Amino acid sequence: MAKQNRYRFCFGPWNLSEGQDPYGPTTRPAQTFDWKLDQLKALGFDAMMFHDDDAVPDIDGKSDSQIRSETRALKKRLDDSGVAAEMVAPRLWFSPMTIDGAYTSNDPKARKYAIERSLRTIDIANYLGTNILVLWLAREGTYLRESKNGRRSIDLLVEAFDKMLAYDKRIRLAIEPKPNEPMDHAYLPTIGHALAVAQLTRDPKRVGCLIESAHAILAGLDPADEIDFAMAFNKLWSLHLNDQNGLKFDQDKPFGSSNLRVAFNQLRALERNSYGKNGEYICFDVHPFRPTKVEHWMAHLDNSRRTFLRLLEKARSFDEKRAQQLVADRNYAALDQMVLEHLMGRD
Ligand code: GLO
Ligand code: MG
Repeated sequence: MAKQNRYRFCFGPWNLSEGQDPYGPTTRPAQTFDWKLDQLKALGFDAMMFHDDDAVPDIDGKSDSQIRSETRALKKRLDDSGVAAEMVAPRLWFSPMTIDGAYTSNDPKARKYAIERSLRTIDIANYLGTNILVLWLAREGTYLRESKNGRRSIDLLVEAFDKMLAYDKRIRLAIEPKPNEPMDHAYLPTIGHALAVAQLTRDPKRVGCLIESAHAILAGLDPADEIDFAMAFNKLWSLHLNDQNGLKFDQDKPFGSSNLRVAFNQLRALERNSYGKNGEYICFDVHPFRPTKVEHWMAHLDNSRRTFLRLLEKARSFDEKRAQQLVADRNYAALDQMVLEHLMGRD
């Protein structure tokens, strides 16, 4: 029998969010990074994801040597806790410099800032012992299409990626596509776009992707198909599992919360492609519901992992032979019911 995957789990400090939304303030008090690290350990997760300024707060005001010493101190704290750093991502969407975009801004000073900050983020990744740089291209798109030139934007993205690839020969770029929010339309909305643009860079082998379930759903796609597609290229280097109820604002719900069958199919895709065999993690990019009380603050992460593990059992115990017989007989009604009953626990 083929060796079964053992999955490893992670989340980021921002996943212990405080409940603010565009219409109201926080509903839970801010916590320190140490508190978050303790919670991660107590839950038995294996790694943490980082934005550059999660690792080095107020990074823009700091020198290279300050960044080095703060990151080294953080690395020691992580090592002492037995927690790995899964990736680092430049948080390019907060700064006053990137109001009109980062790598694709119309302002050359903003573009320069975005690239320099990304190179510093690569330094942080090296200090923390990861070679994955996640690029969620939050503001690389438009509110109105006439404000930017789409062809030029693709050229600018490739130019920025090339600078990162040239800066460090080991770094790998994992592009996290999302079709909209905060922008009306993003330039790299799907995994197909991310992997196509990878081919235009100076080193396509080091440009891959990260799939977030909710982002695929927002693009009207099935996250399981996105997983199969990326893994056909061996380019799925990280994963943000969560859920999303239809085409509306980004919800970051617990994994499986709205679309259990879609989640089950993501497990099947991960299993058939042996996701994790090169050390990749399962990350939950989920947020607590706004009304969540402080004492239930970690539940969305614990629950996402519980659902993942239950669905893993379901994926492994699915009667593939019977399913294949139904496929051969083109009896999709029976196949459909078989899946539902399997998920409901009738067999
Ligand atoms: C937002 C994204 C965001 C990124 C994170 C890592 O929609 O999913 O949470 O994953 O900032 O770059
Ligand atoms: Mg994400």
